[in-house]
Amino acid sequence: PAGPAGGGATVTVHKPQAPIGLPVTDVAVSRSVTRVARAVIGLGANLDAPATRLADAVRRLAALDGITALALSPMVVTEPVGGPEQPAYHNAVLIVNTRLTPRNLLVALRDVEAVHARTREVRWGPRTLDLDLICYSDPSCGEARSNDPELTLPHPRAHERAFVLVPWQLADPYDA
Ligand code: PH2
Ligand code: MG
Ligand code: MG
Repeated sequence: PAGPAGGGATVTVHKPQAPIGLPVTDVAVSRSVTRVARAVIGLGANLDAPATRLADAVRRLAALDGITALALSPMVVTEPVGGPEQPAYHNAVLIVNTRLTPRNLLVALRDVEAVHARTREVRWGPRTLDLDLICYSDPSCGEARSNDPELTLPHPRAHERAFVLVPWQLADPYDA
């Protein structure tokens, strides 16, 4: 049967002979089940009003169909790690529930980066907005693991980056 947008299934049970004492031709009960995954998104920016950009990115992501924001860290100002000499970063972590697949979530992150005219000339160079999928898990499959260079899960460097771990911890110390 057709399910809710973004995945899942809807099951309808028809009971045309239900003894409800009224002249009905059918009685039905429907239930929808949707698989909701949990994802952790790292946000970073260090060009042209970075704090405003992070706030805008959070607002855009939370407004998307298939994404529900659960917790947002405070914004932290951090020294750049790697790359050329560049301005300090603003970083934050957003924890969401999502019906999007990791791939579709990545597309959504790229779309929001594009709104902020994100370019990729220099690896670890300065940027208007960086949205990284840190990890993704769903109740039945557990923690998503992928070696795809475009979408490595969990994020290969997050565990050694204070600019991810500190805001993540501040977002939700019980969940993180
Ligand atoms: N992102 C990088 C490289 N270095 N340093 C800080 N402080 N914050 C970042 O978000 C960051 C970085 C590559 O994505
Ligand atoms: Mg990054
Ligand atoms: Mg990135």
